[in-house]
Amino acid sequence: MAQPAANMVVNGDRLWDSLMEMAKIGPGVAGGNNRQTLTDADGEGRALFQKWCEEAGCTMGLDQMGNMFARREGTDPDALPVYVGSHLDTQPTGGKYDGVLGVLGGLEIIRTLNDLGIKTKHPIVVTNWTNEEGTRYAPAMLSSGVFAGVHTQDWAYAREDAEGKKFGDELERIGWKGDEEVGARKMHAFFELHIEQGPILEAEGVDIGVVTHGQGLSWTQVTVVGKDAHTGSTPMPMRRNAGLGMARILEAVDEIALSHAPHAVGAAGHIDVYPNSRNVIPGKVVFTVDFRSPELDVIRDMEVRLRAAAKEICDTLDLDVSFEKVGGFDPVAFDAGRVQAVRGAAERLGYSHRDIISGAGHDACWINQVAPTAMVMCPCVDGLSHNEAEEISKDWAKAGADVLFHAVVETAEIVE
Ligand code: HGY
Ligand code: MN
Ligand code: MN
Repeated sequence: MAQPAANMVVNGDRLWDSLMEMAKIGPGVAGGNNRQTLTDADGEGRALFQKWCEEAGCTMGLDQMGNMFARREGTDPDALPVYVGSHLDTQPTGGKYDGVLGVLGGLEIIRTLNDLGIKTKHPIVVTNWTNEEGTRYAPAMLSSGVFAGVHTQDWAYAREDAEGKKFGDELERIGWKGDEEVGARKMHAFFELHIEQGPILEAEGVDIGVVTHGQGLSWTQVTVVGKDAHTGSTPMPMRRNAGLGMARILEAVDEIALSHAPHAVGAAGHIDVYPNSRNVIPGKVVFTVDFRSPELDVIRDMEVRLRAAAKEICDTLDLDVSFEKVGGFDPVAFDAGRVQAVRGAAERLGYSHRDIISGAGHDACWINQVAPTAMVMCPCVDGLSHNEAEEISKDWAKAGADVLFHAVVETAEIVE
């Protein structure tokens, strides 16, 4: 296939300006973003993205999970489109680039093709996947999961946030529930540009991560039940302290993950304590243990050991414990052909690059089940993400978008 010439590059200033413009929507309290899925801020971000896409000559499709599809026509209307995108929703203390770089990097491809007057055989579709983060509505990558047939739409619609608001109702409320059947679209390929969210690329001084694999993820929600009681007048031997049980279980989580060093990781980011009063011994604690590893058997081992350790700890402390698997996916190997398109693009453009395994989950991990998929990564400062201080350089953003541009356009086939 004809490859784009090395001098075909994106407009880094325009991409950066769009990132900064989008970052004004759903601002955090420390310079990042709090644009959680299906909030009014999410709706505003969607509207801005749609406006920009239409200004770039795209037509916008919307499916029943609120997934957005901005289409630039190809010369062959019957050719399956090349999809490229990520997510606009953020963590509550999120950064300006997690997900957003991938969506606006896709839009920059359209804008650059328009500037250069280039036509492609295959249409190109820029995508915003609803609720990638899974913070307000577990699990992560919910809508790309429905698109890939991993979750049913009814199950997704019934997911509730901490206030009991259902996903389906909130999607309707913000006015972004489309008519399209989810997953009906067929793809020639899918590409996602994302910040690394880890320290490797920056530490090695490498511009581009060629993502060959994504590590697997397991979310187990643990409920520990004891008995609410007075923190002052209840003798220690009489206590059934669910908070103590959780603390010992989280120690065990750390030990289990470290036993599979250096790749496995484990922690709990979500913790609800009841009644969460300063002078009441917690009668119930609900928390989600997040285990990850590139190896499936390691993930399974950590899940089994978590349950055994938690049961033993809770027996000792006269507590009840129960478990619910609330999210997860197996380690992913991306499409070798599309991964090579990414690697070749970096080489053609003269960017330093290295193969890398994604530590974070991405929509690409599910879309890989229904289309040839690959990812491009750029460094981020100190490897920090899911923190309002998340930062990248304009050069890193441009390098990632240049490689994405070349990989997508090569796959979409330039029409001379
Ligand atoms: O959890 C993840 O890895 C992603 O950031 N949603
Ligand atoms: Mn992300
Ligand atoms: Mn994220």
